[in-house]
Amino acid sequence: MILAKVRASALPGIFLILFLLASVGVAQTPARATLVRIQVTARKYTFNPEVITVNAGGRVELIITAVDRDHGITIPAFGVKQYLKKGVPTTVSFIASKPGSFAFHCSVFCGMGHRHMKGKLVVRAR
Ligand SMILES: [Cu+2]
Repeated sequence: MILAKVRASALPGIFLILFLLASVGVAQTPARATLVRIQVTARKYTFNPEVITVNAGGRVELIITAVDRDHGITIPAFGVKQYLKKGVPTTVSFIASKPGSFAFHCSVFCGMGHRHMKGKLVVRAR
């Protein structure tokens, strides 16, 4: 009986705590935050897809697998430079903070066609 009374009186406090936790959760999640994950493969001498299109403002995760040998990817406009070990899916992550068209290319010499191994990141304004 006493236990039941204690529990009943604790209920408003519990609800208050839950409410506060929920408020914090909402505050930490900006309404427009987006995340886009895109699978990419790298092989002599091309990235697939070669043109990657995303919306401005969101976080981009490229999960890139070098299929035939080690490669690399660099996207200078967004400070991305990553070694890609053969057969290991590797995630590079950045915020597509500005609209435009930006080059990316292989950053690890991989043969005669290395300098042609490149692509384009298109960031659409919104
Ligand atoms: Cu390469």
